[in-house]
Amino acid sequence: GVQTRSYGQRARNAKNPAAKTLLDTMERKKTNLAVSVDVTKSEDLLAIIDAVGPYVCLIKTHIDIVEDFDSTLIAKLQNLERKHDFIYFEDRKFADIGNTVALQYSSGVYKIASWSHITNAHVVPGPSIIKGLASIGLPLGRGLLLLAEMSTAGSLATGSYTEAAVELARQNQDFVIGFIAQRRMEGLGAGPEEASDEDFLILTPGIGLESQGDSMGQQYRTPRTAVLESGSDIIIVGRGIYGSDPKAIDAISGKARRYMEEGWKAYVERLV
Ligand code: 5FU
Repeated sequence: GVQTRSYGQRARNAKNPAAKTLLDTMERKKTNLAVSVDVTKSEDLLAIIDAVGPYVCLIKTHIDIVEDFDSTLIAKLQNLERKHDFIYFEDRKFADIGNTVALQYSSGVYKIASWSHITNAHVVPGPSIIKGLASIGLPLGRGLLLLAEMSTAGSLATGSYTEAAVELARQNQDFVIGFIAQRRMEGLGAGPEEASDEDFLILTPGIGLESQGDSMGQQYRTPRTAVLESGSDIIIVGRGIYGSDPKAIDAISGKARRYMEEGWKAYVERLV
């Protein structure tokens, strides 16, 4: 069933530092909104994050799409994190052998582990991908999400593949804090009556109030459907917030506030 414990209660039980910070932030700011800022100029990236910052618990990045990236961008992202009280999720979708993903996570141009509190991985390679990422992330207090499902039409991440992702998470609860999924999967501890102390976050992309999808397979559902009906903990919204004009900063703030209100209303309804 859907998760019926409050974010605050779950924060108190969380053992992973990134999960704990995220849940505490959600409770404190009263938001389950993550904004995915998929723009290619660092100036736009920073301006949008500054505009949506008051309304989010989490900012999701694809740092490798920024055309004018340089290492000073990271310090600027961290200034916004302090100003607005949220954390970062680099949506890297690692998918290689343990040794390679450890290098991709720690090194190269982006040094993801040094600034991103949360990242994610496909489970195609099996348990070794978690071992590789944990070797870098655990000492830094980072958290990992596993891709259990995707929002796209015709996704192959279904059925026994999704179940295998849940099993891998259960075996690595110190580092794996949850899933990218469209719903809270069957059998995940959910209510106060559950004896199990396992707790996984469900983060759901493919959220939009206006559009049904795009021309490349993306499919949208509403915050209410995701949080109330499907038991998602965090809604991830991208173009629904900045899509019509990435320069229209006031409109972007207004939309972020609206998604925050929709997401929180659905969560409050779920609690009772
Ligand atoms: F894992 C997934 C998924 O299943 N669907 C997604 O859409 C990730 N995403 C990401 O969420 C995708 O890479 C985008 O960064 C974001 C959705 O953006 P949108 O503009 O709200 O469609």
